[in-house]
Amino acid sequence: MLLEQLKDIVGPKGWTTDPADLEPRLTDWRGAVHGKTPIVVSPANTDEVAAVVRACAAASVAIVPQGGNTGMCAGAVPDASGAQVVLSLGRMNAIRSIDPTNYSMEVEAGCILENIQVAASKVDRHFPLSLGAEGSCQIGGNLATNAGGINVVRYGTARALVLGLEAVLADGSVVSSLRSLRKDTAGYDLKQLFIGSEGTLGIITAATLKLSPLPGVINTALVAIESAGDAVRLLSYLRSELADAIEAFELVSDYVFGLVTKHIPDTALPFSDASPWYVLMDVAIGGDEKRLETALMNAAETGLLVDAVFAKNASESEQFWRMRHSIAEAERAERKALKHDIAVPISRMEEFLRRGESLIAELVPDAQLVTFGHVGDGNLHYNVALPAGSLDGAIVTTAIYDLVEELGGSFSAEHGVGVLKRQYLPKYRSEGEIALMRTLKAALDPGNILNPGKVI
Ligand code: FAD
Ligand code: 2HG
Ligand code: ZN
Repeated sequence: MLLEQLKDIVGPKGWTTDPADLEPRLTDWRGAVHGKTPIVVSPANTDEVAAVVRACAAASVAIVPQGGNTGMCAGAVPDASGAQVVLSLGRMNAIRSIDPTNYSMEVEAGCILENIQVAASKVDRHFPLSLGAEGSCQIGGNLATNAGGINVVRYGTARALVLGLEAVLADGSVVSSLRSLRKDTAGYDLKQLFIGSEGTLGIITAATLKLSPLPGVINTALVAIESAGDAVRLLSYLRSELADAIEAFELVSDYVFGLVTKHIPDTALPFSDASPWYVLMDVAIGGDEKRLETALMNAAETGLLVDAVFAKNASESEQFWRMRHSIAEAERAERKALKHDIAVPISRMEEFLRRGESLIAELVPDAQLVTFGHVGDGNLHYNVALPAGSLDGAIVTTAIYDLVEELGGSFSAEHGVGVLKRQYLPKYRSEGEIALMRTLKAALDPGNILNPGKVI
């Protein structure tokens, strides 16, 4: 009965029950969770999303919103019950309008991130959100997870890039705050409720995004360094020299780049000697091409770096960034690691890495650390590949999260909570915070039909 209703709402192009079509939507990108669903519906517009939600609410059937399904916490896949309806936003992929004078653009939730970047650049504007999955993740998913990526150091996370939002609530009503204002203090900032809520409070159907001026000439440098602490000190020095010009500043261990060169075709490090760590950076240097070079030479004199290679042109820069963006894929090809996307205050990152290494060495001497991340945000991917038959992964994960907590950090800095980190939320958030999260969830979704079993 419900399935027939849903089919009627979205029309023949808007649903599938074919097992071959369902299959890729039932497993998360990491292959960690596999679920079941009776149907995937793909509404063509906000009214259809609202009607689908109303029908599901009336039948007390849960809905799992799904974007590009590139999430790292399995938040977009249904559970194993076979009862949850998957709602894909993929057909809602229109760029509704661009206003270059207002530096804003209105897009539907199913727009692929890369298409948004390209559309902005065609009118000489910049949408700075950038991550390895940008060719397939959708802006709705980016907002639902408050995605980070490589340019947070300059532009902030997805949360900072939104001026307005449209969402469908659990009762099928539509809340539209698609304003394109930089200043607006009229009541609560409702859009922020939905950003980072991973589909548990509402279904994002459209957004007004904030654009920036194009950053102009970008210098890309790949720098070899001796220690991760040097990366923190180098960033601090470069910030004092170059202020806001640093667009991206990514740390990668030698082991991790080794995985990339092993698994990703046509990749190689441009250094003759290996170093324990590397930093890949983008700096918007305006007309002064020597600025970064001079700053790095000064840094080298104080021992902060061992070697540096500058991309000679855009294609070389792309090659370097391709290596960075391929890390997750290379890691997956090697073997499944425990993922920890933690954050600590940047000033404590060195201590975290030192203590983390001893901790893991003590717990699982044969474990392999897979460390890389967004130094400027204090956000590290501190992944751990365990040898077969070693400790229960949860013991290792808890030990790392406890250390993170002690250092004033977050156990979940970038990818969200989804299913995979849900058990840890009550431990690392206070009772008051959890209670308020539950109050919000109950108020917005009293029937618990929006992505139940995720986050909270
Ligand atoms: P999905 O995976 O489909 O969904 C993610 C969550 O959002 C789910 O809970 C889902 O229910 C919910 N959701 C999706 N669409 C909507 C909607 N319209 N309304 C309400 N809820 C919705 N993440 C980073 O933050 N930084 C990175 O640097 C980064 N790099 C990555 C690199 C690779 C190679 C891969 C595979 C992933 C990477 N990720 C990164 C993780 C992932 O790409 C992001 O979390 C992304 O924002 C998810 O977008 P998606 O469209 O794939 O969302
Ligand atoms: C990245 O920064 C992503 O590349 C993925 O956030 C991190 O695979 C990971 O652990
Ligand atoms: Zn990341």
